This record gives sequence, structure tokens and C-alpha cells, in this order.
Amino acid sequence: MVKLAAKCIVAGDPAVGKSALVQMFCNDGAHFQKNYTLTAGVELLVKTVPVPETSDSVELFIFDSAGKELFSEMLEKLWEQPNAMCIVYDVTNEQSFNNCAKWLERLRTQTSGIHIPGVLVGNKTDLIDRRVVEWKQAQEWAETNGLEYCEISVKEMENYEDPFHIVANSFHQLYKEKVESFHSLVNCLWEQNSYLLQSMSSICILMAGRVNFLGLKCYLTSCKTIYLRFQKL
Ligand SMILES: Nc1nc2c(ncn2[C@@H]2O[C@H](COP(=O)(O)OP(=O)(O)OP(=O)(O)O)[C@@H](O)[C@H]2O)c(=O)[nH]1
Ligand SMILES: [Mg+2]
Repeated sequence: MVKLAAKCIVAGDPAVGKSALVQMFCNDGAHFQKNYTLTAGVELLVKTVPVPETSDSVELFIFDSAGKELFSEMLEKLWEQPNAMCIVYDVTNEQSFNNCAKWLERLRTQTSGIHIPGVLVGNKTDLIDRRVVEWKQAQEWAETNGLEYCEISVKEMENYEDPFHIVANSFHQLYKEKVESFHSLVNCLWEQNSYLLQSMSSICILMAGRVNFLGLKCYLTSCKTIYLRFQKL
């Protein structure tokens, strides 16, 4: 069982529904924030997400960030070294979609070129008649920019858990890939070293059989013992 922890930044324009989404997710759908309360700076919420078909889990430290420009300087300090990102826009507000490029760029400056899992979230799909950003357009933009895409309605409690499940699973997947590459590196080093040890010890054993100088013989015999122990491992 592996327990991972990830810092997940939630960003996007003001009033797109970031806080409503984060609160809803962390309260297990118990409460929809109907009234708009502007977030000043960052609000931190924590929730553990189980990884399907494993006994592993990811503890998400969710940084619900302010959309207002006024707080942007403060945000950049709190955003340092994120492990995952969630960029939210409002499907009834084209400007909020266009600004996702700006949010993504700002977040990428925090990751020092390292790939981190991310998801683009189109919220407020319940406002069908006011919709201006189409699924295909947003999905394509997300794909081009290396992000997953999902659409939700926090108000109608539709797919509101998806964004965090997506980032938690991707983060877990990245962890597994890193562990696998570490294991193959260790195996590779082990194989190389055991080959080297075998060659060195073979020479030592050969010499020990022929040279009758006591000190050297003792030294070579201990090399032989070490080699045999290595072989047993
Ligand atoms: N119709 C509808 N309204 C929503 C939905 N999600 C959030 N809202 C409303 O949108 C408004 C803004 O929501 P917030 O979550 O406060 O927005 P925010 O993105 O956190 O805004 P800032 O903190 O200023 O960045 C609130 O009145 C919410 O009730 C949704 O799925 N559908
Ligand atoms: Mg907010």
C-alpha cells in the first residue's frame, strides 16, 4: 500500500466556480456554494483520493486560488513546486476560456520544465442556453497543451469529482513509472557490478592458487570468500 501526497493548484478566472468545485469535492457533495464569495489569495483544502484497482491513495493538498489579478503576486509565491494542476473556466464565458492559456503559462513557470499532470475543466454545463464554448474546441486545446479535459456542473453535482480523480490517477501513474525506471536502473547497475566482481574475483582465485606468499594468499582468499558470499545473495 502506497500513500502519496501531491500539491494540486486550482486556477482560473474569477467566478468560474473554482471554490464551489473544491468545497463540493472536499465536502463529498454536501454543500453547493450558491453565493459568490471572492477568494483572496489561496485557500488550502486536503482530501485523500483512493487509486482504483489498487490499495494506494493520493492525498491531495488542493490550493484553491484567487482569480482576481490583484492577488497574482501573492499566488506565485504560494504556487511553488506544484505536483498537479486544475485549470477551470466557465463554458458560458469565452474570455474565461481564452485566459486558460495565461493560467497555464503562469503555472508552467512554477514547474521548472518538469511535466506535471493537469486537467482543463469546463464548468457550469447546466446553463445550456448560455453556453458559448463548445466541447470539441476546449478538448482540442487541452490535448494540444498536454492536459486532460472534463466538463462538469458543480451546481447539478455532475462529474464534480472527475478533475481530482484524473490528476490523482495521473500522479500515481507517474510515480509508478518513476519507480519502474529506478528499479531497472538498480538492476542494470547490479548486473554491471556483478560482472565486474566476477571478473575480478576470478583473477584473484586464479592467483591465490599459484602464488605461495602467505600475506597475499590470505588477502586473495578473503576476496574469494567475499565473491562467494556475493554469489549467494
Ligand atoms: N449555474 C452554475 N453556477 C455555478 C456553478 N459553479 C459555481 N457557480 C456559481 O458561480 C459563482 C462563482 O463561484 P466561485 O466558486 O465563488 O468562483 P471562483 O472561481 O472561486 O471565483 P474567485 O474566488 O473570485 O476566483 C457562485 O455564485 C457559484 O454559485 C455551476 O456549476 N453552475
Ligand atoms: Mg474562489
